[in-house]
Amino acid sequence: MRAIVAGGGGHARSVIDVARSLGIDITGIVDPDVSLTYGSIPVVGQDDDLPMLLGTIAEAALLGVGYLGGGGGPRPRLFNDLSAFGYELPAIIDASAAIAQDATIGEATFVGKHAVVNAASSIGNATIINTHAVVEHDCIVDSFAHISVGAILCGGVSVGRGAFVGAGATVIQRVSIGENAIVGAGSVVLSDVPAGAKVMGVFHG
Ligand code: JB2
Repeated sequence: MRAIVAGGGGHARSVIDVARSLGIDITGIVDPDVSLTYGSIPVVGQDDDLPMLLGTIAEAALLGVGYLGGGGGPRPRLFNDLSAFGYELPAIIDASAAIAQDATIGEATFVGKHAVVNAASSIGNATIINTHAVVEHDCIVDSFAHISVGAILCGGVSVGRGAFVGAGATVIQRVSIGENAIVGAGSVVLSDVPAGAKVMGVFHG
């Protein structure tokens, strides 16, 4: 499968590494920064060029943009556009990740090295379950959410669309994180976080 990557910064390096390990041929990067260089992978244009690139150099597209603020940054727009143009949007899951047999993972989602998605959990489209993150049993992680490096969601947690859980944060069982909420790195979340809220440290409502 030939794939183009949208966004050529730090997160793209992680995505490209896993994609290549899965045998995906990375044929180009699109990025608003046209002066970008990316080793042996050519920067072939900007987002406006994506319709023209489909079928020419790639059939699939990967989301290389990681965290650029709450609400999923440009990821929702990119996902919707790429889908409308007709690109395949495979989930990119590292071979070292542990995914339960009955877990479900949506399109264009990235699951990094040594991440865990445990039994009966459901992960939406274009989410990031980053390196060493743990999503325990019966969790729901909605589309465009981002579970950062080493964060832990205990059993039965729900994370709303576009929400961000920072590196190393721990969310105890059955807590709900609202849409577009931000949980700071290293936080301990003991009670529900409202939609759009930003919490850090020990949060108990
Ligand atoms: O709308 C866009 C767009 N907006 C920014 N379309 C496309 N195609 N690309 C876009 N970009 C590009 O994404 C920027 O021009 C830049 O090249 C790249 C973002 O790179 P950066 O390294 O700043 O962030 P990142 O999102 O790759 O990585 C962040 O998130 C990761 C999850 C960092 O915080 C990493 O440390 C973190 N691991």
